[in-house]
Amino acid sequence: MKLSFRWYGEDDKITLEKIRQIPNMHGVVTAIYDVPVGEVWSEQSIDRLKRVVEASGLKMEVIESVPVHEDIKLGLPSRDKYIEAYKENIRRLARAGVKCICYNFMPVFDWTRTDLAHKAEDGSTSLVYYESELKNIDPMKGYSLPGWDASYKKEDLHRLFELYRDVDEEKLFDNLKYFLERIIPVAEEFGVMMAIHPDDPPRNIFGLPRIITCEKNIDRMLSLVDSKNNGLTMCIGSLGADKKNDVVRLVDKYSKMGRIHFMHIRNVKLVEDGFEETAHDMKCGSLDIVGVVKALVENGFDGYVRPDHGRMIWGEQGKPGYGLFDRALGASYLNGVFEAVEYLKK
Ligand SMILES: [Mn+2]
Repeated sequence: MKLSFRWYGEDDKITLEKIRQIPNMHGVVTAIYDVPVGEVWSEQSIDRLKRVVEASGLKMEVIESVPVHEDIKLGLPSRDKYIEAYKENIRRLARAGVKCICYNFMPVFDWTRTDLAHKAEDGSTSLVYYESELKNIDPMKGYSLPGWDASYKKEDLHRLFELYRDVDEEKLFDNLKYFLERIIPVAEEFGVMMAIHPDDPPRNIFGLPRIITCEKNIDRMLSLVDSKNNGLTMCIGSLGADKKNDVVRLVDKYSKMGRIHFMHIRNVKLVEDGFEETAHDMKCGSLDIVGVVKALVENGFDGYVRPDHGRMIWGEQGKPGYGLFDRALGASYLNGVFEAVEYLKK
């Protein structure tokens, strides 16, 4: 496995020098953040980013994310021009040495939580999701959850919710198929692995459809275009938030098929009303982290792995889920689990 770490570019206060000192670190997972969704990234900014990353001794082989424009998810006539731009981004990133692109197909909202700084008994804080708190929230009434994309103005949100009225899960699958049929041939030609991120949490929210939620739907997604380049970011914290998803079995199945290109490994503690993000360590949450790593090692997984959201510990302030300390502990824990499982396999 190739260990990586998410880095938010040159404005990230967690520097490449710090990331580089985490043991066994292969590279960063990053993106161009100052271009509006749907536009082509300039070759200049891609090259600059690559130079900066490589100067620190790290690689830039994974992009998270190249976001998908809402018109593509909605299947509007304007989608074709956004798909053309997406294809061009794949080509440009491939020329800069990128091997894997993570993206998601969640309508309007990306990940959703009800609290970004829930205090645990040990004084650390983390992201949590409680169903009971979500059901009182109506985004149309101007309520915004912490962490939501602030770039949506209230009018845009109204327009989008109107448009999504006609898009159910079937329609969203059709629109994903249309998108994949056009971008996967480019990914094949340029040697890039496309890796869809599961929906987080894996259920419909506010009446908006979500489809990358469970085994049946992932099977369907992979069969829309049957190509190795049409693969997965297997985020076990996202899928594992639904107890019906057996993450060890899913990781085993899809890594055997060669369809996992990128692993997000983190833990969640399932509670009656939702879930709480915890330290990565298996004993801290509900997920069988060792089982997941064992499946990857047994199937000869050679893709990218990164720790995912961390808690805020030791007084660190920063982007919720993306501090240095707990993610570095997560990376170190994952190194240990991989090392032990690989050692015992010999
Ligand atoms: Mn993830």
